[in-house]
Amino acid sequence: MENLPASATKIERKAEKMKTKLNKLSLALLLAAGMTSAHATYIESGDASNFLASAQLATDMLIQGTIGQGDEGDVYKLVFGTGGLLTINATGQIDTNIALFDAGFQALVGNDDSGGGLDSMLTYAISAGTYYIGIGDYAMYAINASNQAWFMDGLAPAGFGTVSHIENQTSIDPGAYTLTLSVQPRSNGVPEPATVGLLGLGLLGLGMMRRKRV
Ligand SMILES: [Ca+2]
Ligand SMILES: [Ca+2]
Ligand SMILES: [Ca+2]
Repeated sequence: MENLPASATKIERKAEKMKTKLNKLSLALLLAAGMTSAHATYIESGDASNFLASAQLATDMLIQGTIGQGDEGDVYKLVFGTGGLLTINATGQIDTNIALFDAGFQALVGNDDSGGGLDSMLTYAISAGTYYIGIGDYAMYAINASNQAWFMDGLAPAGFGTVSHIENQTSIDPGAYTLTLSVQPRSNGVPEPATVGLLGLGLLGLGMMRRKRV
């Protein structure tokens, strides 16, 4: 190596720099992959409000919470980066009853029981942006501005209007619950989920590299 001309040393140094960059990048990718597979969970902070306007912002696709004594329901605000087919699965010790609302507080769809049990499941095509998810112990109702009640099951009636809150109109049996969300990009010309994931990881890796270098 000591016989190499000065220019070669420069190239070597450049190569060394690039290797370091690549190492940093692969470390960033590994970290990103690790974070993704760790399934970060959002845990209900205290008792989430049952009013949409004061919903708790959930920052992960897995949400864990509790319906306590006299808990009329919990509403979470979600901000989705991409649109697609949203699936919400609700499981837990309670007789889960869920509903989805849009950014303008319009009721979209709900579900009480799915698959022969007491757990809830619903799917709905969403765009990127803000949505609200309400959950409680059966029987859950969404209440609109005119104080009309919609039982959170099936498609919401057209023209139901702005929902202020959700509430339980029978008896509340307390218990823990888990909400599992996923968004499947639509397949007509849209990249496969794996591709989107890898691209996302790459961008995240670059973002992390950039931050590291500052
Ligand atoms: Ca709660
Ligand atoms: Ca609550
Ligand atoms: Ca149920």
